[in-house]
Amino acid sequence: MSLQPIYVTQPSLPPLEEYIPYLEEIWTNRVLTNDGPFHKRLEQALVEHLGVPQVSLFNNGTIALHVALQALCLTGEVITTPFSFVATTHAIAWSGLTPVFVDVEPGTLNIDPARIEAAISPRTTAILAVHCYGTPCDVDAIAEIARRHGLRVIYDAAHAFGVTVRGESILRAGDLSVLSFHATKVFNTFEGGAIISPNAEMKLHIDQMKNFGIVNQTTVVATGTNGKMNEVQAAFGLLQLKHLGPALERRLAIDEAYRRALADITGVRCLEPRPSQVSNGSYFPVLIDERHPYTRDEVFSRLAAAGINGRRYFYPLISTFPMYAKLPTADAAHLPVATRAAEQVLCLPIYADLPPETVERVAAVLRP
Ligand code: T4K
Repeated sequence: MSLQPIYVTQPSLPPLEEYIPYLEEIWTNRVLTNDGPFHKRLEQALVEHLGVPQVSLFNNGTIALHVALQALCLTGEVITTPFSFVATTHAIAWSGLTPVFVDVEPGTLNIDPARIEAAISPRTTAILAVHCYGTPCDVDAIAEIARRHGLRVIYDAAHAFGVTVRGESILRAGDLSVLSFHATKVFNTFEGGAIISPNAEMKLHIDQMKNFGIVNQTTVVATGTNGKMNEVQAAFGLLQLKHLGPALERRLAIDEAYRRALADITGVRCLEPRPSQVSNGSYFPVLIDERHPYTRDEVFSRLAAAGINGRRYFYPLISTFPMYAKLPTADAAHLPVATRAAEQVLCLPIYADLPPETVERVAAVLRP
């Protein structure tokens, strides 16, 4: 019997018939985009669901990152992590800014606050940190550094939908946080994203920026772009949100099952959440070190041979890509922790509809 291939992630989709009333309403309204009724409803629903002050929806997380960087009028250099999806650094470069790479902490694989100050120059204006795999950055330490040096802080929170620490949304940290609602994310609108901002004034500015900088029919105040989420995306997001609770529970059950199944395997390390963190089960990364009889790439291939498609997120490091490799801070010797993590990391399949027996199939391949 041939088994269905297993992917690193799969979107959870509500039953097809539940989409129909949403589409009927759009057909009746004939409002397809530009801050329509579903767009307004989803923004309000997310404010409540996430416990954040303001939400601005976007057509994807990448454009939301671009707008976040531009909304804060940054110049010069932006300190960031090389251990992320390439969109993080691309957003800095697309804004005409220079990325400055800082190494990550071994525990969380997030930017290491202890190394940030050494990277600050007179040209530095901001820190763009990533809550990698949904594990929160050390936001207190980063806030303190930013305060001392007058820097802005943006969090790429693409993986951190719904994550809280001590009962508070991690999306409230920093000046702005950016979410992705891509199909591969915990909460998806097929493609989509959002910026979380602290007040109505900043939200208004961001909303203008994502709508060409338009204020009204005769007034344009900023060099904006088209970052608008359309009504189908927003309606599908509202439907997703209704089903999110059980989907999250199933993800977290898989997370727990992996931890139990992998606990006794020498050379395989699971990343730990922060104390008082409520996770979202968005990814399940493991690090495979020298004590394991197989290299990470051998484990990756053995899993693939068993029909299980893990992913080496985030290998290669962003700093090794040709457009960044010549930057002074891209040298591997400057980024030893990230370089080692990129060689060891493997993200295992995790999603709401993952057949539960997959966990044991994966563990069997990892168990020497
Ligand atoms: N910042 C960070 C830290 C990010 O991780 C991302 C995106 C962004 C910013 C940018 O946000 P967006 O602009 O994307 O909103 C995927 C996603 O395309 C990307 O959104 C995501 N991060 C990144 C980590 O992963 P790929 O190239 O690995 O995706 P792909 O197509 O290989 O999909 C992975 C697996 O998911 C497939 O093997 C099967 C499954 N899948 C995928 C899609 C698209 C499905 O089952 N259905 C689907 O529709 O980049």
